[in-house]
Amino acid sequence: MDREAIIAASKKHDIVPGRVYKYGTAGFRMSADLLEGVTFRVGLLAALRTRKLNGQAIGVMITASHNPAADNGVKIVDPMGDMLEQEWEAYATNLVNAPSHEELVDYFIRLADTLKIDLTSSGKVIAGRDTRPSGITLVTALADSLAATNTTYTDYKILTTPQLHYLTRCINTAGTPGAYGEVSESGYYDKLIAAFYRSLRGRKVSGSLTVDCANGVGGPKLNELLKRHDPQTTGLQVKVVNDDVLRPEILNLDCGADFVKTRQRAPPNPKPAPGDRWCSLDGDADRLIYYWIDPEKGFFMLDGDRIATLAASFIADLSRSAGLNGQLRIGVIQTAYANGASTKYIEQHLQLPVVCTPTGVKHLHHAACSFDIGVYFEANGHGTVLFSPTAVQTFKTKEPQSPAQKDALDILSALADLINQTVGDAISDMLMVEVILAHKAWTMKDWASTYQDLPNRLVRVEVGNKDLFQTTDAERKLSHPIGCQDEIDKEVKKYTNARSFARASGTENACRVYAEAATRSEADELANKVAVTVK
Ligand code: 16G
Ligand code: ZN
Repeated sequence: MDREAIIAASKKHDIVPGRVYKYGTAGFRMSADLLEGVTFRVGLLAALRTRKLNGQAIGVMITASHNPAADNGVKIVDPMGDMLEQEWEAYATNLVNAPSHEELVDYFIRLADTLKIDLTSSGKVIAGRDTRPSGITLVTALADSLAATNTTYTDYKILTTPQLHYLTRCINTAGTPGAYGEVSESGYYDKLIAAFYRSLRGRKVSGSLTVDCANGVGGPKLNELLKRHDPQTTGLQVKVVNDDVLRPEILNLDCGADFVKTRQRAPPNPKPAPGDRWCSLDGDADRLIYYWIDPEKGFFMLDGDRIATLAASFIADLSRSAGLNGQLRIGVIQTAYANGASTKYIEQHLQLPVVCTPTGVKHLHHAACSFDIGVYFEANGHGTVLFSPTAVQTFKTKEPQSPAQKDALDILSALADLINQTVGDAISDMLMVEVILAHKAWTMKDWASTYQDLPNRLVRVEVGNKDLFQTTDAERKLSHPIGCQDEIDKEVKKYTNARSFARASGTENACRVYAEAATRSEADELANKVAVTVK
């Protein structure tokens, strides 16, 4: 590798000095103006990562998801479509913060040496970006860094985040028994639509679904998918709204999954009518929130917890019907933000184990891998269902003892194709929800009445130094500052069915306080008291 070539390329894409950059839960994410040099350096890390993994393709996704339009971000996808291995996050941080071009290359070479990476071997990187215009400059920086390191590079241009994860896995499994799918965007649509038809097994979806696409990449991509879908066959009528990607400034503006979840209301425009079934995607289409307007009670949200309970109950029923009782371990993974009522429903009503992990998809994904079928969702709507190779094999090879068993096995097998196995995927999850509602013949009201959420409140607290707040027990308790947790416990004890925790945000310079209790006013009061304790 040519040291001078890397330095020359780096000079074209310098970082903005005087800042500390950190590879966080969503990679590097900040104002797009600050990201050109960061993206160049992420390219260098990807060049090392692919070589460390014997030339397997590494993905680079450029997106800031639900953040405002002026932001952007960059993150690395590992060969099977999962998040970058944790140990490498620190290498990314070190590379990006190198104080000069020379020190950057020194660190790059030293890292290759320490990790025993042969820089003369070949490497491969693929990239995708959301609809933010700033993505174009960032992709150029990435391309230059891959050229300077002689790394083969394919730019898949505009994609949803889950599509980039899908493609990465497809490339690395092509021609093997675990081949994930055709290596193309249309391969993704064809796989989903075929699996959607198979999962329904002749049942029909009833009523129409309006999809708010946050004016992001999910809009055009969902429209592409729908070109291959016949509403006559499945019964599913989709209305796509907020799919304007020509005015970048309206991305995530008063719409999208994050808006709906945090504001606990429907987008103001267009306005859902009573009885309507709606869902919202976020800016890169990896989060999904459902809602409907109950003609009597108004807006009702079905968030990640509801999607998890729906999926877990359906899949557990299917595996019983398939005669797989006790053969496959099914579990649900949540974070501390999951509503206590959902956890209770899963453990007591569905009789399934629940594992709680720290916030961030990589933690949930990892925990889900320890089950044969691991259902993981964050309350914010990011999640998926992972099927182990044993589970998939069982669905295919088990001899059905009755037509009902065959039905269940075929549906399970189709679901494993329908549900994105690499990462939470709003479009795939949406089709899954539609399949389940069709099989259960459930209306939104049926789904909404499975359990009653505990009233809850989330408060953002500005603190001097958020790093002082350290947690244990999957973020449910503060270990530092010393004594802070005792104070929180004291407050919690004063309320019925209450729970509260505080943690440092991984994406913003602030702390977050969550509280839930038996009544709305108690939840609010508790959240405010804990916020005062933390401040
Ligand atoms: C990131 C995470 C998301 C998490 C959120 C929490 C990924 C891909 N994304 O967006 O899962 O819910 O951070 O943000 O892992 P916070 O730490 O600011 O509360
Ligand atoms: Zn997202």
